Amino acid sequence: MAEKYDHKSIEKKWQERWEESGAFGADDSSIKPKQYLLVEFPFPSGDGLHTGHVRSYTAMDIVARKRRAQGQNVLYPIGWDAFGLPTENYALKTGKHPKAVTEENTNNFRRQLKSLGLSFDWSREVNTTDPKYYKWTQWIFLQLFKKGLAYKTKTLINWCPRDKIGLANEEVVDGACERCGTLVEKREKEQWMLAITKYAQRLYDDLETVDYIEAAKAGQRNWIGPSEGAEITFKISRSNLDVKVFTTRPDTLFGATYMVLAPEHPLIAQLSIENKAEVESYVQAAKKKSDIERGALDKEKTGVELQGVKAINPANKEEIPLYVADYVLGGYGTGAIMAVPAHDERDREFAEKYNLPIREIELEDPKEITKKVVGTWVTNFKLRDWVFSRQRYWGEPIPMINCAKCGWVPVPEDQLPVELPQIEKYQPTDTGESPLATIAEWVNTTCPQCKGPAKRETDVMPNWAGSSWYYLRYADPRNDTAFAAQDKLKYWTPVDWYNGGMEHTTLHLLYSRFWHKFLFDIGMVPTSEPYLKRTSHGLILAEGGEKMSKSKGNTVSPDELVERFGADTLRLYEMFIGPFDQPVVWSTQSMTGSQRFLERVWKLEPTDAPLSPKLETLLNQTIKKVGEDIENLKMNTAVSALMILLNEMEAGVSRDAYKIFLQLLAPFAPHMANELAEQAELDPIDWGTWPSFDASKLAGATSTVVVQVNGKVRGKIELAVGTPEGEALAAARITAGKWLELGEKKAVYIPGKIVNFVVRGA
Ligand code: ANZ
Ligand code: ZN
Repeated sequence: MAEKYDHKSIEKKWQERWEESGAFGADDSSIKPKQYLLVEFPFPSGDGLHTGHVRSYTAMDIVARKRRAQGQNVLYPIGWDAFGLPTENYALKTGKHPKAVTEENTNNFRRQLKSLGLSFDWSREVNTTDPKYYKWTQWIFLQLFKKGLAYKTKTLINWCPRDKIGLANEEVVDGACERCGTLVEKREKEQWMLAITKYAQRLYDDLETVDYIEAAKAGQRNWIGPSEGAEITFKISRSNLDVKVFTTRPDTLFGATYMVLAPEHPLIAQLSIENKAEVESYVQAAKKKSDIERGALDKEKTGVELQGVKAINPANKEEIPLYVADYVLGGYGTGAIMAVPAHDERDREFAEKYNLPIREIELEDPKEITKKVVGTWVTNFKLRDWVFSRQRYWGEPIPMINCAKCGWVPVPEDQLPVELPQIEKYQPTDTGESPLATIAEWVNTTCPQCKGPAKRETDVMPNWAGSSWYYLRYADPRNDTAFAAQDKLKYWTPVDWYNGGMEHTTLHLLYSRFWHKFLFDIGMVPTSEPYLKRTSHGLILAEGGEKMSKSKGNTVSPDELVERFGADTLRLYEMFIGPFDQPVVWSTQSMTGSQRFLERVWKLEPTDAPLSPKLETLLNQTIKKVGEDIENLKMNTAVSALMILLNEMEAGVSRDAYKIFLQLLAPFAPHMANELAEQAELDPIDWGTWPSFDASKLAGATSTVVVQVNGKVRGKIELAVGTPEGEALAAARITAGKWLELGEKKAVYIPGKIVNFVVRGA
């Protein structure tokens, strides 16, 4: 055995071997049970891989390696989510073409991922900017269009004045652009929309059928936001017009003392309003504000009365005034409310400011009152349709043609992909038009229907398009007659386990569920949900506890760490750093702990000594614990279990036990484990069997734990080694019995030795 562990040469050796043998290629027709494991494919930014990628990808790599060792046919793919603004902005800054930038960045990412020894099936790499890929993104768009789920409409959109781009609601955080933090304005634009709201109920209900971490389910439920209420019609006095309101409190109808229309409400244009100019200028001002700003509870309410107009409360036939006020949103419910200042906080504030009556009332029976005034029960959703066009260059062209005679005509499917033309100038424009609009020879085309002159759509898709279906492409990545063959989809999908960031809960995760359900409805995928299980990793914070960011200069580079410590140490450290689902603070200094552990493993030598009963028990316990911990992503405690086992084994270890240790270590530190197995002339371990434990040998190791109350010994209990604190305390409480009657204040547990309770008053 080489004296010192040389991570550079050994890691290189194994990575080359895996690469040459295509070791991690998934088999499309194996009789082994399939297992589809997925991580979010990275956006290949110029900054390269960050520690967060390493955390997520390593954890799922561990699961993948364990599953292979258990005899499963594992698909663990990777690719590039490569369209999007950062590349375009970087290209603009440097004068390079986005395509060239993307290629450079993906090459760098690929090299970095390979240097970590991640067991991806590299033969299935996909890239959303590859025309062979986005042909199918465009194809799916056309299917949505044909089913009426893609439509173009003039709408008020969130506009980022800095990025010069329209944003989806999901991309606006606290009224500001998610990317650059600039305050978002409202602009009226013709936009392609996807009718995700048609799927709101199913997206909500079907969360019951999947195994997602609770926070992801809750996040989606909130975002979809169903709200049950009544729609009630109010007549406008001395006219044949009326206006419908949405209310969750029809029982307060008698207390409705005025009405409010959203500034966007179409009725405003139809009414004979005496102060039209005043109303008009209020409406214009409101258009500039974001919904979040308008809806904020702590914001002072403003509005203008529509003079000369009254509405009639259908419950008591009373004439009540009408206002336009921007705290009522055009895009929610019916865009109009009945205001009940006695019961609604915002209405009360408004009523106090404008001296409107606040009437205390007896509540009605909501069922009854809705019936009486001929209202209907409806469910409204907070979810909005998805703004699907972007006025930029680096995205999938929307495959639509506008003809003066025929209107919007889809590009015939046999003409896909509509390729993004190579252009020199792709600066965004202030007019809000895509840079593609400036290329006459691309824009001007013939109408597929009437063959007359027509123009191409020049907007491109948002960067959420390609990621909405990429996991399907991995099943059959080189197919050019379908996005994936049905038999391959049947074999591989749904994804068994998907790990990714919490920040994608209401974006990518929701969008892809929507596309998947649509594809299911048109018979193109075999299941109605894409992912059976979803987990999330916590953030890695910089050494000071702040968020890592390039601008703060507090990021760490995986390249340097791999160079200095090796991939196995980095992998192990990121797993050991803390509970997988929690935020953790980085410490390069602490990496030496993982490094030392691996150095000790390197020096461990098997002997012919028989297994001691104590070691045998610990070995069985560790097999059980590491296996279970991996399944629960409790990677940190799995690593500690390996550390405890190593301590015992350093006193002497048989070849069989040594082999098991390497098998357990292999998913975490695959290079070293494989190297040691080879040197010890053991079977290769990645594709061997995962060790199983002997249940009868688990309980053997117990220790006697003394139970004390206020420092006095009150009994003893026998506990299995490794009993969790909660269980140990529960057992000790039974033994301490009446001595705890005065009230337990505190409990201290020293594992394997003592439980001491502190009680009151003694
Ligand atoms: C009368 C009332 C009395 C209301 C009361 C509430 C409390 P959620 O739960 O969010 O669905 N509303 C309806 N449409 C609105 C819009 N476009 N913009 C702003 N507010 C709107 O809230 C529904 C309630 O929010 C509705 O019920 C309506 O006010 C208001 F004591 O009607 B309510
Ligand atoms: Zn035409």
